Amino acid sequence: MSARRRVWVTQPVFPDVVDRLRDHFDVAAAGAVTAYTPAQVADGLRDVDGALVGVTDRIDASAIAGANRLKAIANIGVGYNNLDIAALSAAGVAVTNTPDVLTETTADFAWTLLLAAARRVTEAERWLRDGHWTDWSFERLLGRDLHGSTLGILGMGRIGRAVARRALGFGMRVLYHNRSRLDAAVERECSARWVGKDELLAASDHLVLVVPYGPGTHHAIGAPELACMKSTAVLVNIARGGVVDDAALADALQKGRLAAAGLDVYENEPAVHPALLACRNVVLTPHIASASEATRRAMVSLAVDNLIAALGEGPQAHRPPNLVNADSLLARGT
Ligand code: 8YV
Repeated sequence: MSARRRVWVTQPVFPDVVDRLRDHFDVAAAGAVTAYTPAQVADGLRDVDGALVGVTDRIDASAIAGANRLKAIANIGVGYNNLDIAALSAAGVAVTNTPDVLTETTADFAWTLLLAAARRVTEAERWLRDGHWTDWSFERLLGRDLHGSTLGILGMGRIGRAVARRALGFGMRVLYHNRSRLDAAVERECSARWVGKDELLAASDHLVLVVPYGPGTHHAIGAPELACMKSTAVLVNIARGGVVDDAALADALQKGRLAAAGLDVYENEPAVHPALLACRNVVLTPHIASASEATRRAMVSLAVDNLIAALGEGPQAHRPPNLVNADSLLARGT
């Protein structure tokens, strides 16, 4: 009888969902949230057939150099810039992600940040809690309207489109920029109009970033782009750290060249740029855009399905629903 295959679950995530892996594999599951060193990742991957990983776990060529059994990595996240896809493909390691299940929750959160930043919610709460509310002033804590304004969206994938659909209720005009223009029918459904990036920056009263991170989107919003935006504008980043130049953003916020920002992701998270921490006109959250109970469970469940299938088990054996790198199967000769 052949030995059972082994999988590593790098972070503690919904044990009752992860338990489904035990029907097929021996599971080594982390007992505590861990920020792994590269050497620890390499160790963890050395003797396993698959791994269920989070977006904070970085896996590159050196991490898999000794991982001779490794066949599949299931990422719990739609973004997978934590993984070196080229290296994993070349090694015949299938990679999967978790799209769709987080789209609506993440779009909800873009609006949470947008509303909070535009209407200065966290700043107002801090002021109240600090005991400053001893009198009443008509001009205190004035914010920016969303209704009737222009919403810009950079990146019009599934989440961008879900953000756009919500703008209808606020009576907003929606502009978007994306590498490729959407079909006319989809544009109509989202009531969104494609514009060039320069026009997007100049015309948006509120700009939401939803582009994946990669070499092409590194510092997509830096000092030059911020200089093109309205000084009354609000910027929201729910995409990835590195899409925004955090130092340049903090500078613009401090100097009043941008009204406010709402950020869920940062260049060096979990560290946040000290200049951002010092800005009163920015709402900061710790990468929680997909963090509703139902969605986080659904993400783990989908990642578990993906891993089971990628390792050739279950009803979708060898057909993982969310395979990112089909070329890995060629490298493996499957
Ligand atoms: C994270 C995300 O997965 O899906 C993504 O790409 O960034 C998030 O949903 C989640 O926040 C866990 O870190």
